[in-house]
Amino acid sequence: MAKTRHAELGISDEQALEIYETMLMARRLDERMWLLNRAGKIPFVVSCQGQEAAQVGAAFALDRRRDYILPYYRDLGVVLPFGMTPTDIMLSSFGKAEDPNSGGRQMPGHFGQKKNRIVTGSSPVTTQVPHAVGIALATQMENKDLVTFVTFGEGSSNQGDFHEGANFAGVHKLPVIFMCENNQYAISVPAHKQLACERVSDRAQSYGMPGVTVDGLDPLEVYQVVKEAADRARRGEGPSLIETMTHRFTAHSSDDDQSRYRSTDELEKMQTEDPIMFFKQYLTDNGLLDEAVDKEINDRVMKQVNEATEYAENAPYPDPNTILNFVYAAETQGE
Ligand SMILES: Cc1ncc(C[n+]2csc(CCOP(=O)(O)OP(=O)(O)O)c2C)c(N)n1
Ligand SMILES: [Mg+2]
Repeated sequence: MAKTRHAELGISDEQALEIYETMLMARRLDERMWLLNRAGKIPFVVSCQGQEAAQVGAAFALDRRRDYILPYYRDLGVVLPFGMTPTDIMLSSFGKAEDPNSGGRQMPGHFGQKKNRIVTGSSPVTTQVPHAVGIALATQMENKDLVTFVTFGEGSSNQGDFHEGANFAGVHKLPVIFMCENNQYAISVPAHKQLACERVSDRAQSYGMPGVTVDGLDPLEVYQVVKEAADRARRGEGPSLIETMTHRFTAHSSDDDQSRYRSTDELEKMQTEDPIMFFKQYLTDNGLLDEAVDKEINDRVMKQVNEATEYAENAPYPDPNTILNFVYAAETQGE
């Protein structure tokens, strides 16, 4: 019998199901956040929905015990496999003291968790790219066997930070992977009004690195190219640029209404191209998933989403007396 696609990539049946469960966890957490936002319980949501395959496929191709990641605000599907828990995510959404990202200070989506090598980002888009390149330079100088992985949207790939970072990484052959999650919009601006070249990956050539565009609705395709890029980086052959073609199922954020700038036809067609439905079909066709197993996975995910919501909702807010922590140096410092 011919090998399945995941087996050809060295992914076991259990891992394939784990990829599916992680994609589902990202989706269900995200959906819960929208409900909480609409109920007036959390202030803001910026979604991963439609991009889960690209995110989870990429994360599984990295060394999750060693590599550094610099995710952008939609990357729920990257940070979950790197060890951030559903409870961590909910604590951040509710702005509670125990939020590992910032102790309830940052906007949701600004992921950062030292113990899991998730490097915090700033709100100006693409600032994470030069940070990633700097980390890759440090690991090269220190001869460390680890790869740095950074993501950004296609709109963000027009910022100077992307070009400076990619050029420096190309010149110095740094072990860094640039992954663009091209969801075809930067808030309300469609891709054709953002880029003069056809693909974001076309830009790789200018910076002396391979560039590929892949189907970001298929976690296995993304896994394959990120794995190749990671192997390349570990061999000392330098950076890679990967563009994953995805969908943004929701509006830009909970403060946006995409029906103002996308047609009903476009939105309806997009709903038929759901990465989770596609991967579920793949697993079913290959005998890994049936209704009973799918229900078991869904139930497990929903139990965790419910528990995380309840815990975070009941957790304490930061003490107002700590409001200036991490803003100014402590008085004793520098004395
Ligand atoms: C330097 C900078 N300019 C503008 C903004 C406002 N802004 C936030 S997200 C965004 C769109 C980014 O689009 P893209 O990179 O395609 O990512 P997506 O949200 O589509 O995933 C903009 C313009 C910002 N945060 N930083
Ligand atoms: Mg975009």
